[in-house]
Amino acid sequence: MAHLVLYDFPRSSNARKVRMAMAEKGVACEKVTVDLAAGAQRKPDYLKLNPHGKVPTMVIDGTPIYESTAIIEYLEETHPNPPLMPKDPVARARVRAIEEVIDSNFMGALRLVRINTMVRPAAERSEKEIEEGKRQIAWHNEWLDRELQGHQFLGGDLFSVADIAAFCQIGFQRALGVEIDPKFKNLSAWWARVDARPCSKA
Ligand SMILES: N[C@@H](CCC(=O)N[C@@H](CS)C(=O)NCC(=O)O)C(=O)O
Repeated sequence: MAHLVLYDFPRSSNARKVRMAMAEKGVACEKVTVDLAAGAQRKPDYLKLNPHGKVPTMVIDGTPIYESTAIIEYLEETHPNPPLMPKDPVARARVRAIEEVIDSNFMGALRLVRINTMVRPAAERSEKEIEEGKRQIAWHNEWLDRELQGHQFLGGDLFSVADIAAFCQIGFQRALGVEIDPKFKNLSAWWARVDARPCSKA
């Protein structure tokens, strides 16, 4: 059994993806907190593990691996049960596509709102960018609502990495004060369904 050390931060939605996948699969690891609020991700010792200065990083038997998606793929290969990827190649491709859109486009919209409400000094904040970020968030919520039509989960009937990615980033959306519009009935029901899983507390 490999020795796993997760470099983590409780409020990080990307680290949460890895924590949820581990909880779902019942995989234990050592954890080290990287205090993002204090800038610990930019310390030379951490940059040796992850030159991008981000969490999560998983050190596997001494080898650091970064990017939440790559870490979860490693977990899927080494701990295949319960599976977080469907078996059918087309269904797998669909799950990967949803995770990719969530982690790139949707995250971009969330970051636009975050930098203009929390990060930039007040004088440099842009209401226009906040509005654009919120427009893109609403668009992606509507897209996910459509993807869920007639399905329990984003990958169909199997709880998958697409659900984990969407749940963690919609959690980030809600932490920014942007709730799921109740008119998105499929998405609201899905949120409650995933929230009821023990792994959501990871
Ligand atoms: N694509 C990366 C994104 C990692 C990422 O952006 N992590 C954020 C926290 S959610 C971070 O470490 N930010 C610290 C910084 O940028 O200084 C992944 O999926 O692991």
